[in-house]
Amino acid sequence: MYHNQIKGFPKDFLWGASTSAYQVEGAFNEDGKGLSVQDVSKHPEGTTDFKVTSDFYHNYKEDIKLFSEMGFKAFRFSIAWTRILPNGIGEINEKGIKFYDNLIDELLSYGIEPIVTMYHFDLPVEIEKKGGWSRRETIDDFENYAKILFERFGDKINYWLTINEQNMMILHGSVLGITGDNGENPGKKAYQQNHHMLLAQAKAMKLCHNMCPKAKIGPAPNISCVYPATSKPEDALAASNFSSIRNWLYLDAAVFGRYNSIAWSYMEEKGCTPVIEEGDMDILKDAHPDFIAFNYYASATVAESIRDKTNDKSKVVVNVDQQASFEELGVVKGITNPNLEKNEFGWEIDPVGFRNTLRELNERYDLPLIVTENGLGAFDKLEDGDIVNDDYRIDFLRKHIEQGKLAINDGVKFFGYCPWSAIDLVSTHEGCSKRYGFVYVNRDEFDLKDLRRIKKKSFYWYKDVIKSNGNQL
Ligand code: BGP
Repeated sequence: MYHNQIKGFPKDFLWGASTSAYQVEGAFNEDGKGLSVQDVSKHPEGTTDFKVTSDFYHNYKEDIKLFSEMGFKAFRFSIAWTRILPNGIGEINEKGIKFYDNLIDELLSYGIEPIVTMYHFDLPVEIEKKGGWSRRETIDDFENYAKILFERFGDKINYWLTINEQNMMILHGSVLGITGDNGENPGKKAYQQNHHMLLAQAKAMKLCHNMCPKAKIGPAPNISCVYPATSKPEDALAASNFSSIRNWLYLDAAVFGRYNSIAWSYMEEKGCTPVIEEGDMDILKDAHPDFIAFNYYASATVAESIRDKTNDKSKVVVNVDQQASFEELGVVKGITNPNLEKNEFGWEIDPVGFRNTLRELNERYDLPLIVTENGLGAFDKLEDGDIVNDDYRIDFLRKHIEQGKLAINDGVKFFGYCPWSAIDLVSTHEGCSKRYGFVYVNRDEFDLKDLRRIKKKSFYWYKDVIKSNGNQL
């Protein structure tokens, strides 16, 4: 829809950027921190591990100073469960508490709003050993951890995010080194884990409202609008299947406290509905997010997948690939969208899809929306004189912000934008040469060099964007 007059971003719009603990902090075994599943996960050959990363743990003051120079109004980061509770439960590690206390105070001293993710892919190893999210007790362990966070940081935090990309953990579990399992019916295990995470999230949201009445809390899934490959009705059905399985299953449970009916019938068909105990649905119904945070990287395009008697052996696909190379017989088939360009890693680029996604979320849930990840991974080049000309990143972000602005005209209650990532960090599974930050960290895959911080061209650009409240793009 064309708009004659652009309303622009609200005055108090939360401009900022994001990171996650295990991808940026390093210091994986310092000051009493326990191991998380990320600290011990296997990494593809030729990519680095998460032991030092960008060493934010020791450099947070310098880094936050840079964030303030860019004019950040908000900074979205995650707390490592294993810094607070090295074994996931039990004794509190006061040094871990101190680190996040200092970090939060540092942000507040610059007037930067801390937006805290409680759990970003880094389940404590000690909990994983006992069965991780497959066991019901992990729900209580998470609630106990949440209670500590609200007790210790509740007076300073206005925005909490429960679980980062729960949907990606379920759909990409093995890639992320978390919930994946290539057993006979991987879907059965994954959707049981999903049910437990949904309950843990609901309990945390309720607890937050009881313990920190002024704070706001919401889920943080990865959401993409889904296009049918053609106007063929069967393709449209496939798009609806995929939207439900990828997006709405998670948000319908978080917002409405019920299972999405299409996703449920899919799980029934695959024999992987979760065991729901008495009272579970009441717990889901009783929790209400104040907003939805979501990560957006690309849209998805899908076509009909035909299942007939000759290819009847269909399994649940728990490794759905954002880059289109997946098929689940009789449900959906990923298609490359011929209208979109791709980045160096094969991820499609779709700024208009960003507006579509914002609109769809608004229509469906009618809640305020904040974007907690969006960005371009690239092989940046450090040139002589400490220069990084990342015009491609500026182009990517500009186009997305433009579309976000139009979504505000469309009526979307869009209140914050925190792209990925504030500073270079280690990618989930593609090493540290895949960079996203506004600030370059001088290190290679295996050579830590001097970890020097260097402002990229996008740093200066984003500073102007924030200063002009999104008017100067
Ligand atoms: C999201 C994760 C982030 C981040 C980002 C980029 O799914 O929440 O942790 O890593 O994707 O992905 P990648 O690092 O694979 O390029």
